[in-house]
Amino acid sequence: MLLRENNRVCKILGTKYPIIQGGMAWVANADLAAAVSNGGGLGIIAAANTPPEILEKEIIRAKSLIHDNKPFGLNIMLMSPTANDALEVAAAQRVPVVTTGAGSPGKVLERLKPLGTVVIPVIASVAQAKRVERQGADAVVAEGMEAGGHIGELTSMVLTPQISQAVKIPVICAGGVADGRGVVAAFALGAEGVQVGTRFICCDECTVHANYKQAVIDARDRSTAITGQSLGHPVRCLRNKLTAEFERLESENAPASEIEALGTGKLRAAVVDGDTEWGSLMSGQSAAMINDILPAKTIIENMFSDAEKILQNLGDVKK
Ligand code: TUI
Repeated sequence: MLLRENNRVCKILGTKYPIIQGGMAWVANADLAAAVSNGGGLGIIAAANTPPEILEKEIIRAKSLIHDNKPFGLNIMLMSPTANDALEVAAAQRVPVVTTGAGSPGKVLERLKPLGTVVIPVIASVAQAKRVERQGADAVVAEGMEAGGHIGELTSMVLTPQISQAVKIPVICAGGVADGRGVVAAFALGAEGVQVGTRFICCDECTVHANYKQAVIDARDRSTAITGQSLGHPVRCLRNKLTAEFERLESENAPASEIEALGTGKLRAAVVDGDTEWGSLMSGQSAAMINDILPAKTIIENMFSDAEKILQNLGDVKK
């Protein structure tokens, strides 16, 4: 209970546990969001590049799957050409919480704060955290480069304490958090909540192809690679033929258009077709610590009960 007592993230979100699910493109649909929200966390639907009429249906489907009016959220990927459409869908559907990623969320805050939407930007530097606090963000997700997908430069270990010191709004730590140990570490660094992505790929309710889940389970400590650095948007994925080909093109200084083209359609290939050789298996470094597929609710409950046990043991050591 220690971790949940007077917790500002639980209060802001209206959740039992201070945990948000990552807004994983192609992965974070209504099924996953509902499982996490029903399990006591904040489930998130990823807008990614989804056309607005399909996104609207997915939000309505999530509402029907989530019990007792529990809260859920929408992640808007700001680099997407459909980001503005997603913003309007969030407003029209009165989505309770919106997280943003991969850009500056000024417009999202301007549009949604007057409606009472809780807006939580995902950021990767102290300057970004300070800026979004000034712009009216309710909390920030400090995302370290251990995370999967599009990442910044800094690790969670150094980013979280610096952001916690720099802003007054609650900080939610992301990147490398997959179990109770990560929760305790995040709180020790000044966070009041965690955002978890990769661990939820391996939950029963996640609808990604079984091959993708197995690739996460099989991953070891050095199984991820960062590609796209030369394009200015580094992306962390599990190593496979696709990442090797990215590395070859980038080392040969191939034209950006050729490197960009290699990535097209590859996340879908991994998630929908289960192509583990040429698909983009976006994943955080925590994949190495994930060994089973469990219900989302069990994942959340284990995470926080293990965290409480660790805290108790640390207290015993002190005495
Ligand atoms: O956005 C993410 N992770 C993502 S987005 C994504 S989809 C994608 N697919 C292919 C290529 C690129 C992306 C997969 N994973 N995480 C949140 C995050 N946001 N990490 C880093 C940032 C970030 C970066 C720059 C936030 C703000 C920012 O600049 C804001 C500014 O100051 O303009």
